[in-house]
Amino acid sequence: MSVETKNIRNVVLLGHSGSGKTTLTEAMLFESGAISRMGSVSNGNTMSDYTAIEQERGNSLFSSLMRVKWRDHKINVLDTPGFDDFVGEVVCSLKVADTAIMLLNAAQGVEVGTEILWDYVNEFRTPLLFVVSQMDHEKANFETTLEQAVQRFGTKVLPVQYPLNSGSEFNTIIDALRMVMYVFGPNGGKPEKHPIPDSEMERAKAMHNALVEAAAENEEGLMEKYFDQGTLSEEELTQGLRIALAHQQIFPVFCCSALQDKGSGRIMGFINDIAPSPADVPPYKLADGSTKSYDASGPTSIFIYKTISEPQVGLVSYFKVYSGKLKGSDELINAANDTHERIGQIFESEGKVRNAVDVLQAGDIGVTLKLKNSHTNETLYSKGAKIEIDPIHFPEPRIRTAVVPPSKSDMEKLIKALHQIEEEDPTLIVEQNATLKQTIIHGQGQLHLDLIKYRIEKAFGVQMEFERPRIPYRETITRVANEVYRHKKQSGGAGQFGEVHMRIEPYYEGMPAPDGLTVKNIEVDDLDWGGKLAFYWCIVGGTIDAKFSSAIKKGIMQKMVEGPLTGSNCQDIRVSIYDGKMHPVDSNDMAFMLASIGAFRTAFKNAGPQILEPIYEVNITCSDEAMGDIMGDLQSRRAIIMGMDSDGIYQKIKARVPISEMYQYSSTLRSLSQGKAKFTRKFIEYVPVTPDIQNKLIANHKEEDL
Ligand SMILES: Nc1nc2c(ncn2[C@@H]2O[C@H](COP(=O)(O)OP(=O)(O)O)[C@@H](O)[C@H]2O)c(=O)[nH]1
Ligand SMILES: [Mg+2]
Repeated sequence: MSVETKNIRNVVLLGHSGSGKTTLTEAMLFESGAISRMGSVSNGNTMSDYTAIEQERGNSLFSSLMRVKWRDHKINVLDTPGFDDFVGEVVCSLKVADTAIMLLNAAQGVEVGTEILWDYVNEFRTPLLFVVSQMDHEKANFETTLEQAVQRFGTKVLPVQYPLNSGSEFNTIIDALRMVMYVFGPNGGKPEKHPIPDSEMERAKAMHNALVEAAAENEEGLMEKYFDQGTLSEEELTQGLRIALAHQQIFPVFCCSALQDKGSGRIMGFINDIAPSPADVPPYKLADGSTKSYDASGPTSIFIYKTISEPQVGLVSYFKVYSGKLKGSDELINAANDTHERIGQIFESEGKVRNAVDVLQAGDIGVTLKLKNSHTNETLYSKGAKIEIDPIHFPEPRIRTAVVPPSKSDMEKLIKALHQIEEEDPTLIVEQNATLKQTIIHGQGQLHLDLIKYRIEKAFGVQMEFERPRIPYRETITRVANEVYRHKKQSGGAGQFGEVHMRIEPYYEGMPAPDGLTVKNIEVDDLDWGGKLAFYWCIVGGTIDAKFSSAIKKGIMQKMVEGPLTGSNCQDIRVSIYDGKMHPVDSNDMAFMLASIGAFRTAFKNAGPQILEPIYEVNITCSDEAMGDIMGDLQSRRAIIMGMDSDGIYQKIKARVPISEMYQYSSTLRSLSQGKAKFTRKFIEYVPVTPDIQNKLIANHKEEDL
């Protein structure tokens, strides 16, 4: 169906893993009549967890898109995985959603996952409502959960509902927006409506007034009316709440038991009546920093937020229409690579089922197949009206591992398969590191890497094993050293002769000219791996012909790539060639290159060589109870604690940790905290290792070389 922008709702479900997102999605689909009975996560027959591996594991691993019809509206529901490892799936869904539903497990309250997701919601400024879920759970506690949410997320968190009972008896909800009491039968579904009992009237009225005030506050006209009349009409209230919600001025709170389908219909009703359509949300950002509103009348543009490849189908691209109307067979241009892309058939998605449609209007979300040159995070636009949507900024990788096929001959196949998954999954980075002589993959956590292994083996038929990744150390020097090296070989026919006098010094920006030397030429190169090589040609009187300078530099570069201590990349070194000798017959490029290598190697060892190691900033969010163990563990990893902060009900730790100590940290953290901790990390800088570590690294390298 072609639905107008104002009648579209794009809703993403967020929450810690196990909070009940997939079950609520199922209940919402059931309530809308899209399915005739609810599947369950335990039976592996829900609409959104439809892949084999999700059913096998009983968890969502991918985001899924389900189109729901609700009265005259179309609601696109995006279910997301709760595990932090699949945050990429969350981020791309958040990008295209106009409202988020954050589930708070009534038996758990605000969880670490909630914290992390809240930060993303704020980054996207997505309108958000809370649903306190699993009210039928024996440990369900609405009041505590609500209190934690207010404490953590502020006073804009306003309850719309509260339950009158919980646990196995749960069947009654007071709704302070509609001012009615819902009583559910044992099978849930449509509740009976009752007047609010006198005993609850005071609380319900206070809640109602808080909602009316929040609605009035953001619109001057409404505020005046509210002051004049002391109340608002239903229409004014709806309008005011929609604006307040759209601008994150209010975070309404609902409650439900999705499993028993109690309360899910009301949440759908609220989304239908009050959640903003794409036409109601603040303008979206373009890549050039400007903004634009959803408009179905202009030229067409779509943004691909997710790509997967399906067996027998090939590439499946999920997109949102940002402007105009998209028709199957439209020809668009890809803003990233300027290629033309003919769109084939377009579809709405109901989990694994796709229904063909003729047109999708601005603000709608759909699917198309077999795009040729277009990937996740790219914009396609109609000719003559170039626009580029601000791309999704995916989180930095958090763990790394080396991978190998059990049989060497499969290496090429493995790398090809990895690159194919990398194209679909922007949170996977595949690095073929020549210096480390390893293929290293970077991802979001052990589960993420395990899933990649599973897909490689299942879909590509290549086996893959994990191996400890080597550390990209660097080598540099700390003081000046001079070296004279003569390469000379006389074996029968033509000989080889070259002599190089070399000075090496630690390089830094703006350093003075080399003491006592006459500089003839300077080349400063940025090295691929960071840092610099400065090459100074200081030959006077033609002791070495200038034509040999490039061979000499080549020799140095060879040792810069494979450093003299451990074979690691070298950085920040100034080399001055200040004298030498030539032979009229035997001098050639090869001889000077070898002389240069010899001089550099020895000079390096005399110049206070220093191994540097990469340091990362690690940010951990964890529960109070896990704090002690996590700190203790960090200490054993040579971490330096930079700060500790209590943010609401969770603790935050900031530390500097050498990457060599971070191997398999995601699994360690999970077990130290029983899953109640999350972390992010980012590269900060290279710092010198201590002498004992340096000696150990050099000894290890010698051993490997033998
Ligand atoms: N008692 C109860 N259990 C629920 C409810 N919703 C979900 N669950 C259970 O909680 C577990 C996780 O649910 P799921 O929907 O997969 O959570 P998700 O990870 O957020 O998608 C499953 O075993 C569900 O059966 C609920 O409303 N009540
Ligand atoms: Mg799920």
